[in-house]
This record gives sequence, C-alpha cells and structure tokens, in this order.
Amino acid sequence: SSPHLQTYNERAKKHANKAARALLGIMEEKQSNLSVSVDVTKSKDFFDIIEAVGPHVCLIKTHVDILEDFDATVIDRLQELSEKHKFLIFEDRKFADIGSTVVLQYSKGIYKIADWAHITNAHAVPGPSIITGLASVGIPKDRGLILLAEMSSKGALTTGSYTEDAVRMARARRDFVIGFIAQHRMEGVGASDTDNIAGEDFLVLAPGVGLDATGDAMGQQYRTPEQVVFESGCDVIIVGRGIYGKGENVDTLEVLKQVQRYQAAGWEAYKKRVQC
Ligand code: S5P
Repeated sequence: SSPHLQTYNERAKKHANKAARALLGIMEEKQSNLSVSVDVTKSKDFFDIIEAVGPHVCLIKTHVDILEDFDATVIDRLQELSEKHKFLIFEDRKFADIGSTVVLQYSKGIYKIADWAHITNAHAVPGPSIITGLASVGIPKDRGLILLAEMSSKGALTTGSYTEDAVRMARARRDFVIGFIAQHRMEGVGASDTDNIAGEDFLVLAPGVGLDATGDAMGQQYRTPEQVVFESGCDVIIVGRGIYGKGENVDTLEVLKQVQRYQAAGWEAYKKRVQC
C-alpha cells in the first residue's frame, strides 16, 4: 500500500535514509508527529520552550540565525536536549543558491549546520545542482534533505509544474532527499509510466498548522492537524506560534498545555488515517 497508509513504524524499517529511519522510529516510539518550530530571538526563551516541548515532539525546527545571543554553546545544549528528550533537529535554512555556494553555507561560517542538524531544507529553484552540493556534505554525515515543494503562505509560487519538478528532483536523489515541505502527500507526483516509483517514501512535513487561528497578518495560512494529516496525508505537523504565542517571557505551563494539545490532535489524525 502507499506509504501514507502504512504506519510510521513500517516505514521506519524500510526507509533508505538513516535520518528518515530515525525520525519515523521516534514518531512511533513517542507517539508524536509534531515538530515545534522555535522561532524566538533569545536563547533563554529558545531553551525554555525546548525543555517544555522536548518530551512531546519528534523534531525541533530551528532558525538559528534569528538568535541574537547565538554562540557555540547553543549548539552543545541543543544537542544535549536532542539526546535527553529523543528528538531530531531540523535547521530550516531554506538553501537557495548554486551547488558550490550551498556547500559552504551548509558546512562553514559560524553555524556549521551540517555538524548538528539531522535535517535541513532547500528550495528547488536552482535545479538539481543544489542537491548535488548539499549531498556532498550531508551524505557522509547521514543527514537528510527536505525540498520545499509547496509553501503555506498566501500567493506562493510553489504550485503546479514547479511542485512536480521539485518532486522529480527528489526522486532522482532518494538516498538524500527524504521528503518535502508541502501541504499534501507527494508520492507519484509528476511521475511518468517509465519512472520507478515502487518503494518511494517521501515524508511530508507541513507548516501552517494552527487550531485557533486561520492565518496571521503577513500571509501565513493555517489548517488543522485533521486537515493536514488525515485529509491531505502529510506526516509531520510543524507548529510555531500556536504553541508558544509571542515567544517572549515564555509561560512554560501554557506551552506544555498547548504542546500536549497539538500532539494529541496530530496523533489522532494519524491513527484515523492508518486505521489503527
Ligand atoms: O511554507 C512554509 C515553509 C516553512 S519551513 N511555511 C512556513 O511557515 N514555514 C516555516 O514554518 C516558517 O519559517 C516558520 O518557522 C514556521 C511556521 O511558524 P508558525 O508560527 O506560523 O506556526
């Protein structure tokens, strides 16, 4: 049967990429298909949120370049928490340059993303060479790459043939590209009769998830976990402000309440989908 009807555990056993196997295994073990996006600018708030949500998530999504007090100790502590609470780390870097430049952006500079992020992502706009570049750094470290196939924001250009081309690019590098940022399941999208899509298992990570709001003032659009996971067949829900609000002077009890609410909603939608 198609991957979105299989359990995360079944998929964990078969996936070709180590980071994907680890993520699927954690999802099953923690009964969580929730990723929290920790988009705050102070490391105290960043770690207060991660300490509170850690036990309830499969994946922590970061934008490390927005931390005003970033230094190398941030990465050490993030890695400690990743081991303590068993979640993977996804740096939402959205690479978008030529191969030789993304090699440097992924491995060098002050962030050295490839050293600590199990998963990162890239736009498809430069063509396959962006994957070639990132894979040359990421494959030896057992990393996984997510391509942005559909964005959640109003008026996004990631539609139609762009989305199909992004999926074709991924299909050609299934050892490294483990899935998509998208709003729908993507297996078989853009495939011709001669393409070998047997065994294709792309994880779909969906941002733009909220239980209380339908959008923000800057074009973000929210759907519910039920719509995203059950109706559209996505695998991981990505939630930011729905869980921590403004993200300043974090109220950890409120964050805990919200993370449990989203974890339960995401898992219920998954169980309904796979009928178990
Ligand atoms: O299409 C996208 C892709 C991404 S990765 N739409 C998104 O919103 N994101 C990211 O998800 C965005 O960069 C932000 O970090 C998060 C959504 O945050 P929220 O507070 O709106 O849930």
